[in-house]
Amino acid sequence: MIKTPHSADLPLPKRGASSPEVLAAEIMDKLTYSIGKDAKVATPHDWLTATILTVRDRIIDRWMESTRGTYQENGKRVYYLSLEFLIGRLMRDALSNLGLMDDVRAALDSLSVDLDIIAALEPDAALGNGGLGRLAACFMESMATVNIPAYGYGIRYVHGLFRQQMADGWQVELPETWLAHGNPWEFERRESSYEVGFGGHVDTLLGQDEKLRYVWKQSERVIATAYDTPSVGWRGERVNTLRLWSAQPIDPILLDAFNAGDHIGALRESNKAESLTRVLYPADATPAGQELRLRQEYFFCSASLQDILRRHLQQGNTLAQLPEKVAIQLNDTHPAVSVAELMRLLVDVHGVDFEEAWEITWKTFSYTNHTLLPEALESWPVPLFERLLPRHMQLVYEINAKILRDARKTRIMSDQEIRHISLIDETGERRVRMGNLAFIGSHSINGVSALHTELMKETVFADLHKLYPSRINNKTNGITPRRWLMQCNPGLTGLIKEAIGDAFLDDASKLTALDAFADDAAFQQKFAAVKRANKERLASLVASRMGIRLDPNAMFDIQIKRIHEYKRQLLNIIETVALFDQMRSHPERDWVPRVKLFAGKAAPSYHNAKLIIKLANDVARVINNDPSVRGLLKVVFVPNYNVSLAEVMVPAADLSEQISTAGMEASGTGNMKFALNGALTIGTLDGANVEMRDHVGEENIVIFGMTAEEVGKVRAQGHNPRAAIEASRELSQALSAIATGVFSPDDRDRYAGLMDGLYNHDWFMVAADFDAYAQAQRDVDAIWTDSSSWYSKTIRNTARMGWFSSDRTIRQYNSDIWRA
Ligand code: B1N
Repeated sequence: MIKTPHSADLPLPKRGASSPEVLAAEIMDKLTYSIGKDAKVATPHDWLTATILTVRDRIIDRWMESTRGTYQENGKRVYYLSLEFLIGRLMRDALSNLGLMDDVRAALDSLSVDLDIIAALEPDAALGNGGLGRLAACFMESMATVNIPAYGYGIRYVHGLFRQQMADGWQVELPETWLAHGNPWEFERRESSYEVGFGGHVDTLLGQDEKLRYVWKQSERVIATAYDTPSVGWRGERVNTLRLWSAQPIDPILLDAFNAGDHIGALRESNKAESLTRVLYPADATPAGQELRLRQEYFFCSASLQDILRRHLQQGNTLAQLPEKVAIQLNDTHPAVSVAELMRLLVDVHGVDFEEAWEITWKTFSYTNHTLLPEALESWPVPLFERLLPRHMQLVYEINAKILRDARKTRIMSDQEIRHISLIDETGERRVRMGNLAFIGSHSINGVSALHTELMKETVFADLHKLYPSRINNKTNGITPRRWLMQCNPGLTGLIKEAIGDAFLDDASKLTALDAFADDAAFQQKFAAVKRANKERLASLVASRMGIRLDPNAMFDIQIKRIHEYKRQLLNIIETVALFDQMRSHPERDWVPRVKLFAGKAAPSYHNAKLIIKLANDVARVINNDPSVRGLLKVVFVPNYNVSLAEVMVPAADLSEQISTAGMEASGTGNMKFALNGALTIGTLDGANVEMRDHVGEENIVIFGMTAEEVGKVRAQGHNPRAAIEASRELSQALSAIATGVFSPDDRDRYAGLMDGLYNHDWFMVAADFDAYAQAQRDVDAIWTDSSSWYSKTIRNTARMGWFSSDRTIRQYNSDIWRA
């Protein structure tokens, strides 16, 4: 037998103190011995890899310390299960959090390598669609920062979110290949592999104890292999693990088939397994209701739960202790099948009684809801669920029977209410309701902003809330100030330090000290100079990528986010068209020069969203080529929005567009990034905008439009958008220009259908809110014209946004839900 020393017996090795000289030597060492290149022939990519490997060594030192510490304490661990982690580039994050930025820059300088040039080569890990995935990434960083022993669990997609190209103004999707040059951040863990099965049937066995045992005979199996990426907290205090699963076949090649000449058939199993983790579903706030998606969901949940239970038992804990030692947070319903999977593992594999297993299960899980959009609530057809996961289907029925029985016993629930809380939707084709499964299987259910949480109680979960009145709670989203202030905006960070010292680096709420400088003319000038430099940086990006010149003296008015009708990019575009008309009709007025910037991806199958992108580009072409508004108005749709582009656009914004139909944006997080970086917000009372107004003060944000309550009322009454349109001259002129092909002379009817939707139902209240929005934009112009008022407000935004740090959010999750 080979003797393996106990893990805690050996002292950890450690890299020495960092200095530019030491780091330069290590980078050379990595280039030579890990990459096998002579500096003479090294490509910029080789230098990037060598630099990452050097930084990585220092992360590993702390990673091992954190892991050993967690093991020794055997305290409670937090597991964040998410189908998306939109982490973006990692090198700057690591350098900045470890305090190595200046030394590594100097080290590279001494080797004649430019840090900024190689940093820009790092691929943007786009393992997510939008806000939900980016929130998971901010949470990983904050959990490490506030020293919570946490693991993220997800999927290692080979292809992240598609690359967006424009072809004649239309979105075209191209595959994204973030792993093409390898990934120096990840560690493959062959030893952490689990089997995950699908299909087949369930057998019943009578055990020696006379109890029935259920044995799931799976018809397909794949291997889940772990890939670990370290997640570094601020000042490197703690390093946690992001564990992503990759699917591998059990038999990489069917040799018999191959030898019999069936070379393609020999690889069929292998292809099928690998296709499981090949691509991220590009749907955001819409369900990706295909079988492969349910397979992805189950695959990563099963592997994660097996891993969690293995670690729990290896520490000498009992299964009854699970809720005491383990908190599992479900990021939306995508991992909700975990509830049934944990029940299966407890009951079938570990022989726990159903009742006890259920107690363990709901005390272990908690669930975050991220959307109320009815079309986004996941549900699976019963026949599909049963075919893929026959044992889980049985467990879902058994859980359902128990819950409905208990609900009836309370005598407070009507028959209709009972039907609503059922795990099975019986209206039409029978479906398994994943939201109800996640709710019933959790002790805490949270929304992501105060308004959203209240609406959850009144709408989707009204009946479950009646039955379990203490389970729903709010955790308003946050963003990590490391990435979304310090890294993306070093100019502003430096200026704040100069003014108030550096306490805000460790505690974002200390930014409030900046309030004292809001009316200081000298400070305002410096603040304006930083903004200007950031605008110049964006202008040069736009010039080099698109060949369009932007004037940094103009107001940069930015709307960047997924393209969705409820987010109302259309409202912004229509108002732009109306403004264009006004500028041409009244050249004598003092117009505020504006650059309207848009960016964002549309789900490939979302027809109207793609049409809105085309409209933005059509409008841009006409406006940008009209000499009568030259220097006054420019419209740009920047292609391929991703985290790295956001890091350049957010600090450059003067005005942040957060204009969703009230009641529809669960929270928003882009809204927070802009305000923190000194933009004024124009927005509706939706999602976290409501709380932003409370924090920054209503005089420092421009709010317009209907409230969620009003939207609800108008929808219930049925509103008449045609009348609203006809009552507004500006709106009706803008709409008829678009509808009759002024912006699409090559295809005059292109937007007729889109405009018809506004006239006939206007579900998103574009027409209903138009006048209020246009007026709010003129109010913004008035503030801009008084530049000291503008900077006074925007400085106050930066000063008062500290509360929206994801450190605050994570502390609330921990004190109210996880208790780690
Ligand atoms: O989650 C964000 C919120 O800030 C946004 O308001 C919200 O729209 C977003 C299905 C979703 N909700 N639902 C999704 C994503 C992918 C998918 O397949 C739904 N994303 C949100 C963070 O709380």
